[in-house]
Amino acid sequence: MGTRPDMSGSDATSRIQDPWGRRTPYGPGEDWPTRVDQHLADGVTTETVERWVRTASVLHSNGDGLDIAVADNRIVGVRGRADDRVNHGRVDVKDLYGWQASSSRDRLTRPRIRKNGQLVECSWDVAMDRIVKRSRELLDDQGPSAIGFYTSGQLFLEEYYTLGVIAHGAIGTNHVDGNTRLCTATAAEALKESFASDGQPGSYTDIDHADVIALFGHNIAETQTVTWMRTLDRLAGPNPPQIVCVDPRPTPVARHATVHLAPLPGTNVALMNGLLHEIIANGWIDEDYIDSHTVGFGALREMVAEYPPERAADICGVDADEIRRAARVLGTAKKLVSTVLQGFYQSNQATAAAVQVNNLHLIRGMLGRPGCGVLQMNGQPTAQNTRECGADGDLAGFRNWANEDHVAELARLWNVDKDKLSHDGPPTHAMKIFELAEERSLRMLWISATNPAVSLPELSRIRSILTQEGLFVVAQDMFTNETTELADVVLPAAGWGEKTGTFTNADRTVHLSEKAVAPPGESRPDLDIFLDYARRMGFRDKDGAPLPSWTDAASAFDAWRECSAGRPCDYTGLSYDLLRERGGIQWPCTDEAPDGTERLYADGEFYSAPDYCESYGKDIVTGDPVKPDEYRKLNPDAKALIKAAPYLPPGEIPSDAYPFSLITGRTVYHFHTRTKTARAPELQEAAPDVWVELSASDADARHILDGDLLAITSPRGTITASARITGIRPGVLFVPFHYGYWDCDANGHERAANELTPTDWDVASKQPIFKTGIASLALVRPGRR
Ligand SMILES: Nc1nc2c(c(=O)[nH]1)N[C@H]1C(S)=C(S)[C@@H](COP(=O)(O)OP(=O)(O)OC[C@H]3O[C@@H](n4cnc5c(=O)[nH]c(N)nc54)[C@H](O)[C@@H]3O)O[C@H]1N2
Ligand SMILES: Nc1nc2c(c(=O)[nH]1)N[C@H]1C(S)=C(S)[C@@H](COP(=O)(O)OP(=O)(O)OC[C@H]3O[C@@H](n4cnc5c(=O)[nH]c(N)nc54)[C@H](O)[C@@H]3O)O[C@H]1N2
Ligand SMILES: [Mo]
Repeated sequence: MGTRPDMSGSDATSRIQDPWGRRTPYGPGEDWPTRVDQHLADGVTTETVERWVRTASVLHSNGDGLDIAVADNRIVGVRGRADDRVNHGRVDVKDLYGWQASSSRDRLTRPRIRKNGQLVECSWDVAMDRIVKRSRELLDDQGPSAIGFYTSGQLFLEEYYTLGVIAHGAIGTNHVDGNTRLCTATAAEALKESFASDGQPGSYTDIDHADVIALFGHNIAETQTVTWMRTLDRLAGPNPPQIVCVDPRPTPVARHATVHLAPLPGTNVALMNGLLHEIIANGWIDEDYIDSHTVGFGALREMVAEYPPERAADICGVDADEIRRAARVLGTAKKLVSTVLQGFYQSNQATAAAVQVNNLHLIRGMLGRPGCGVLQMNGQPTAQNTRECGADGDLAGFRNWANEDHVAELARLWNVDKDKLSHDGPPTHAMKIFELAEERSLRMLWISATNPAVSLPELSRIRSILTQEGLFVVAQDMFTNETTELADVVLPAAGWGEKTGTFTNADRTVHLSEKAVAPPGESRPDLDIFLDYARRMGFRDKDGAPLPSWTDAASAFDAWRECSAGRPCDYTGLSYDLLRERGGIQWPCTDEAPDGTERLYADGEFYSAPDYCESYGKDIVTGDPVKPDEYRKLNPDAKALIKAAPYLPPGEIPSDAYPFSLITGRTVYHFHTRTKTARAPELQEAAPDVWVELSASDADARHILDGDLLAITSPRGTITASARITGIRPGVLFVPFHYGYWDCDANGHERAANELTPTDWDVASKQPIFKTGIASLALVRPGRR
């Protein structure tokens, strides 16, 4: 493997214009060739880099192995790791430039507290004492239910586990969730519905073998660019795979697709039912696999019998023959890889739609073999860990909150009273946590590494909750942002490259990320902040020992290994040393599987035994939980579960007042609310301000030209954005959600997509529906013509 950096990857203008870089074609079953990308600060060369420090990417969930370049105790660049199983040296365009944010001069470097309405700098003692005092008052006055934690998919495993133990074990509140609720709650739920446990079945290496790759509501070309490079390299090689793309927009994925289905937003279940109808009607199914390894096929067959392609086509606004063509490609694939992301997870009937993709693989027997895998994708770099560690509305180690033995096991591990672990219902989901704050029963909210004042739906409501009297808000971040501005206490956090920890990507690959430089000013790793809080609160276990018992990242990792033992996400075979020696390793990694596990469910065995499973599942139409004894009857032999659902129309449907369907999402150049990417000049220049995509026919009908400034209005609010006329399907508007207000110029306008989105969520996963709204359009002023 050549480790010489590929200069095409380090040339700023070329990678902004072509985010995917040079092709390295390969054929089915071959090894994906290496291509090492690197970008260093001006004036820095490979010779002047003092050291390279091991890490992985944190601006998406792909988990690309990277080295951070350090000189003069500053981060001065990044290079892809040639030997990493995920990226074989490649680096995403955001990662090539995004590291510059770390040394930006406007980092938060001291804590702040609100005094007479203003945030003023203070010492750590003053800030932490204020938090401890308020926590004690609330615990005395109301008890644990007054306190909630809203965390992230961007901290490290060690940090989530610590937070989970503090919240569930030491305080005993059930109000703990992450922004993973906005991100991968549906991925987790779809896996729990089909396999009774979270855990990604597939592996990225399945791309190397597949003859069909299907992307369901996933603009992978812009959101997991390195895995798209892998796909492009297959497309450029011998015997390329066919691509099926399901997305209302003409994304770069759609441009490479054999079949592009562009359904009306919110109609995914109808489309999936139409596809499954055709596949079953043509007998493209594996009856042996269905008989031996699944329950529930009969109900699916009956359900989809009602969705012949014509009916599905009618609901989705696509051509029936195109549905047939896509069904043939999927149904006759010999090795099928499917990925699913926000076009399903944040749309109408999210869980029901994502489950149908699992069904496609189950009825075709396409799981657990090279080239046959489902990737219910993650989005954020560490979202998987929020889920594993129980910082997101699950219990640590994929334990089942509805199984008394699992709860008792956790209590034993943490040496606390079982009654302390509040588990009358599932841990409270994020949207509910904000509702409890609105109703004033939740009175302290500790927000870490997320910016809800831009990323949650219906922002006017979120702002009013965060500023309402009686809610004490702590915000812990690297930068000031729209949320820290509203907080009572702001804690300055160290970020990636400034602390050590592990994290796990979308295909279960665990990476170690090591501290490369000291954090700026008085900012501290999130782990230290959480542990400091625990010590100041005097949290103790049953024997009076400090809780949590650990003191740093390495000891937190050891505690987590113990917690994960015997569970699906078993880390017992992993150590920092092993991760240093080998790079990324996929869990489960145990004595029996010391090299990790490439694919789950290879032998058609699932984690779904009633006594073992993480979840008994839900009714995917109503969201009602399945009772333990019902589950035991339904699935006594630990098989996979096939679940069917009828199409139900979205909550909001375009009308005369709001004639458009509104969807929101991403561009390749920015990460979320841009606290990092807007501080990288190359990325910020590539996409400096918000826009709205609309079709040529909709633009013509309203005499709108490219670049005109438009007002977009929904029942929640109005934003202005410049027009971008694209091949998006008529009747649909797309607005990127990246643009909040912190860096708006003086005459800054209302521009955050979430001013428009509704307070609504999926019945099963509780993930907010950011992708099935309604809107109207008006010309504000013509652009430069
Ligand atoms: N560049 C970049 N990459 C990122 C991120 C980022 O902010 N920027 N964020 C990371 C994170 S946290 C996440 S979760 C992922 C998200 O990654 P993706 O899910 O790929 O990104 P989105 O743009 O949110 O949505 C994907 C597509 O869904 C389509 N869509 C909208 N509504 C519907 C619908 O009803 N049906 C169907 N079939 N499709 C629909 C949109 O047109 C859009 O192209 O990206 C990760 N990677
Ligand atoms: N309309 C619409 N809304 C959406 C979406 C959509 O597609 N459409 N997508 C949703 C999805 S999938 C997601 S994931 C969310 C993302 O939404 P957010 O999580 O709100 O977005 P980020 O900008 O990533 O916010 C992360 C914050 O953590 C800080 N941070 C980074 N690293 C660290 C660290 O190590 N420690 C600490 N303490 N802070 C750190 C960053 O500075 C930043 O302020 O948005 C959701 N909202
Ligand atoms: Mo996400």
